[in-house]
Amino acid sequence: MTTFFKLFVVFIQSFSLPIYAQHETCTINDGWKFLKADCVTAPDIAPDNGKWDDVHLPHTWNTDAYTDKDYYRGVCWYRRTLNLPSTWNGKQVFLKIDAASKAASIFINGKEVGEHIGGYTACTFDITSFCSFDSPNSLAIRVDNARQDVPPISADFTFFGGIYRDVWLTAVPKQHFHLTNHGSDGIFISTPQVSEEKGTILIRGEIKNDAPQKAVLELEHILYGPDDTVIQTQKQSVQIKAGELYAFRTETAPIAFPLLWTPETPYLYRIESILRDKKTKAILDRSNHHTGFRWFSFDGEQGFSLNGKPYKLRGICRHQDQNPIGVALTDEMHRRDMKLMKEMGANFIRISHYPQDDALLEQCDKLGMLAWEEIPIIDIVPDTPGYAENCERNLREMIRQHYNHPSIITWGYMNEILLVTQRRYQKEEELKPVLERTLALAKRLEEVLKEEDSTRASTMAFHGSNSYNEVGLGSITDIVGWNLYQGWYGGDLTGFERYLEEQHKMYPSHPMIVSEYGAGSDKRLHSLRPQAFDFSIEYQQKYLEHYLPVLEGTPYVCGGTHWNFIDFSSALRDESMPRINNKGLVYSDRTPKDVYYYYKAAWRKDIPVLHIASRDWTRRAGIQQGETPVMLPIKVYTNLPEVELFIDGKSLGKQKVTNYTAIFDVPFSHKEHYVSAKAENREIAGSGCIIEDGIHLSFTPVPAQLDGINLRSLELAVNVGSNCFYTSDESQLTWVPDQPYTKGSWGYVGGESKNSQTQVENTNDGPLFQTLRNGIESYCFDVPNGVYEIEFLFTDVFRENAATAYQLGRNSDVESRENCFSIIINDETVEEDFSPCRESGYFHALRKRYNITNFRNKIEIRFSTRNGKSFLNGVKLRKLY
Ligand code: L9D
Ligand code: CA
Repeated sequence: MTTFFKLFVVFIQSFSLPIYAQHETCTINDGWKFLKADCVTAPDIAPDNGKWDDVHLPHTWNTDAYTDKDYYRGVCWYRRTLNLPSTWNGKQVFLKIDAASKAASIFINGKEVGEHIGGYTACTFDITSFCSFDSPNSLAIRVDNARQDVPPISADFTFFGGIYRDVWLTAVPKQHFHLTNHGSDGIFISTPQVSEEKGTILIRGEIKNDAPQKAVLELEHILYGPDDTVIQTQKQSVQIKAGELYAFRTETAPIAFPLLWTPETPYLYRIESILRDKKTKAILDRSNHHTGFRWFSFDGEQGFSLNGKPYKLRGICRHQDQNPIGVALTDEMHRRDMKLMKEMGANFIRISHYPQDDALLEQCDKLGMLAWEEIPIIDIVPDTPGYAENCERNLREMIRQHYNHPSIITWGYMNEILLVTQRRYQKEEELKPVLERTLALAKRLEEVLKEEDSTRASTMAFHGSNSYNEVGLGSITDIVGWNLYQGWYGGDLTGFERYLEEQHKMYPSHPMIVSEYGAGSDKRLHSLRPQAFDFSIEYQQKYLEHYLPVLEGTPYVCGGTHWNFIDFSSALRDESMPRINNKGLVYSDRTPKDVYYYYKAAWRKDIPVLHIASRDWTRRAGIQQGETPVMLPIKVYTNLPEVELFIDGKSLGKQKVTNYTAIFDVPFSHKEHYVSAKAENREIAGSGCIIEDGIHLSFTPVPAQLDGINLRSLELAVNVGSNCFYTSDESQLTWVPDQPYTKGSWGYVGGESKNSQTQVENTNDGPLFQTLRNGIESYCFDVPNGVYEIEFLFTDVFRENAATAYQLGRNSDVESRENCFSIIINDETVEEDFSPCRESGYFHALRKRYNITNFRNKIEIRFSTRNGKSFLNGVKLRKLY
């Protein structure tokens, strides 16, 4: 038996379906061959095993996007044998691909079945006439992720290619529910009447008769309540001519006091639709759907309301990838993400920037998560022929495929569409036609959206510029989404609320969502003085601690969706983690960051939350004056009113909690510490219940005054040009933030600090090399005489590159220049006319180590410029003798 047939038999047995009756469906994710190249003979000739790889679905060919900016975009092939059971002979057979990015052409036994354009929506083909039921069939699929006529064409994420969701085979009797309606299952459910007192359900759909003679059928809908008891049944007779489609439309009788669907109470009703042969009563097809009773509104003054009550949308945006597997996620992984978001207390998801897996939508309904789903028209509308048609088709597909999910409240179709538009076309006359086609496409899609679904709101997401209103985009959709990054890409944190106020004043009737806001973070970087764009874990905390209270406290803002739930793949990005956009609330592997618990503390009212931040910072260091312990702040996130903190079991007292945060000053000494927090939970789970959290931390003091004794075992490593501690994943060494030199201590003299966000080659410690002191005059250590090892870190970043592409509104301050300087240590020239870029190349890490004998009770390193400017990215000092 072939694998397929075995699987098929298992499938049949496990569901004990009568062989000849009704709808049979199963995945065909296994046994595929894959070729990472185009191949004209692929539909006709069996794959050459030397060249084709064995793969199974979900699959992407773009795991290279984690290392290469220029990841593979082009044509690839998938091929598989299909052995169809002979019992399917006489049935209608369909192939469904849940997603193939960006476009797929399907061939069976060498003949082209059809093409699907769009990488994020499903497609279904009737393959009956192409198939043999008594000999093996070849199925070949050509997938292309380079197409410029298919959205997205420009965006801050990787356009992973491949068949990265499930592929299904379905066999049905000749009379069946219509399966080739834009990848949907042909049945559409809505709730035309819905209130606390009563609700009705409208069931629409089509039946297809693929037989050469007319059919007399019976269509039955059975409505089940949330407890699975039958509430109503409806039957009707149907007559369909050969080859025709029959459209049905049935509204149920009113259901009194329906249990309303909300994220807190996700009550689902079920509609089972059964198609029978009128005479024999044999079941031909059967289809199940969930629906929920809920109504909602968006208002410019009142914000969002659900079932008649004001309701704050507490949301996150979600990309669909995971390092190192790209977008080839299993359904379980999608469900895991939904659980994590729900666990955090979110009630809303922006499924960004494209339609996602059915597994995710199913969970939105079942776990209770309102949803915004959108198609990926991003940055600019190109004039490529066919682009607008493809957008329209993808929009219709998304809506029809996910129409039945009660969780969905809004559909979107454009994101920051003026961003690249304005950057690329600055002259009035060049910009005009682009704006015209952008507006025309928006209007066209708005019409299509409402024609497809008048029950949901429409939306677009803008970046923080009023030009969207000025050009007329602001008044097209029902809701306006703002992607705001004040205090990240530019401006300061309070610019956020000012922007919202201004918009509200100018357009008081526009319902508004903050569709994005977020800050990058890297667990190797920590700071006691966090700054915008330093990628420290602490700046992300600070940024979100500012944004969230504004969102919660501004009634006219419907809510917000944090950007992004995960650290996601964006091959073009060069930041602290090249190829990754690290604004996640969880890491790529879904381990929560501290801020996840901040949201959880703010949003969960039903369980106690207590979390000591910064969890990742387990090897701490700090500058020590003399022998006194080093005082460092420790932050606790909690939804309880008061917290007590302990170090090694000793209480540091209690603190009142504000903004779900309490900060303690904690004395650290040179050892392993155990820091714990306790809070009494009277509010949530009855009185007297104590909640605890604890973390182990090691602490290494860095002496402010260096003497012979404390130097003996010290590796003084300084992250020059940075306000951040940097801990290397490889050596575990912590590099401390830089400081200006003061007599008796150590530090830099002259220059200014610079944070260049570019990829640094030759090292895995990129962030350490990205920051530097530009124009540095000298570096001094007031240390006793002896023999020392000194190491310098350099990376010349003074050349233009493409790194700034997605740094919204951040000015690129790149100077291109030649840098050449001499290095003199205590009057001895160790480098004459030294040029780091000549030695290792621009953007390459370079480390240089010297042994020197100190006779002066001071090490002074002077930089004397020959060309350009002197600079230093890091310095390390060890006393040898
Ligand atoms: C946006 C921001 C995001 C980007 C999003 C985009 C970011 N530029 O990833 O795709 O919509 O992290 O910078 O607003
Ligand atoms: Ca540095």
